[in-house]
Amino acid sequence: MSQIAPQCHSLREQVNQLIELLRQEPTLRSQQDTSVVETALGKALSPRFEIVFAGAFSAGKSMLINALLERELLYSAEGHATGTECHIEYANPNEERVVLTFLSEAEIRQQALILTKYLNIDGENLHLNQPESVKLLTQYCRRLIEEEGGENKSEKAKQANALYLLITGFEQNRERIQTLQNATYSMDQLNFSSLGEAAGYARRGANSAVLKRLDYYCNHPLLKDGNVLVDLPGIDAPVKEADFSR
Ligand SMILES: Nc1nc2c(ncn2[C@@H]2O[C@H](COP(=O)(O)OP(=O)(O)OP(=O)(O)O)[C@@H](O)[C@H]2O)c(=O)[nH]1
Ligand SMILES: [Mg+2]
Repeated sequence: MSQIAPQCHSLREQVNQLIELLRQEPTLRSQQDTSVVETALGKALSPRFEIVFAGAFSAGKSMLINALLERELLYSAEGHATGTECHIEYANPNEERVVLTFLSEAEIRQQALILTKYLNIDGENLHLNQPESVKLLTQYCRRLIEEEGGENKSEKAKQANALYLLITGFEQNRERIQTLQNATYSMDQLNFSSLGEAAGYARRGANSAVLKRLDYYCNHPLLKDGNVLVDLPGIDAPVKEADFSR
């Protein structure tokens, strides 16, 4: 964390006192939006600088981040390698960890409907919680991929594979996914003993399909003082939208 000048140690307390006084005075309260001051204070005391790596798939984004951090943290390979947006920020030595955020069931359903529409499948009959319906759909996707000659052979095969991974990922992670909320888990909650183990789980296609975001906390001097590296899937990848709302 960055060093705060000695005269600023009580800044949060002092600003909060002023905001409280402002709130007590009705004529001033309506004129000032204190949330702007609160946000600015947060930035001043604990600045975060997000460095976003965006670009076409296979451009080398993940590999560049690995090179900067001097470790094989992110999955880098030919084809669509990154399936989930990853945020990497500083951790003290021995405090390295990963937090995994899953898509909600509603978001998974929404994506599945888009893919079924593309594949001309009747999405109304898609019941993610009915094993028979899921089995039929996965079989159909596998058949489609086979007919196309492989999962990367055509746009249709890619979409069928994306749907296959999405519903398989939902089935395999059922107990971790919430209906409307984005569930988050620390790596210990999911019984991963290292960053590498959690990263290995997240990179598997079916898991990656139902993950919304990964937050890595790593020990590297480059990440000090609030520098956050953000690795995004290639802009033309068949995956969920990036979420910058947090
Ligand atoms: N020769 C060479 N190969 C590179 C370079 N950067 C990346 N590659 C290779 O290009 C492939 C894709 O690299 P990634 O780091 O996975 O690319 P990305 O931009 O993260 O790709 P997506 O996550 O799929 O969007 C890998 O096989 C890398 O080995 C480079 O500077 N030189
Ligand atoms: Mg990548």
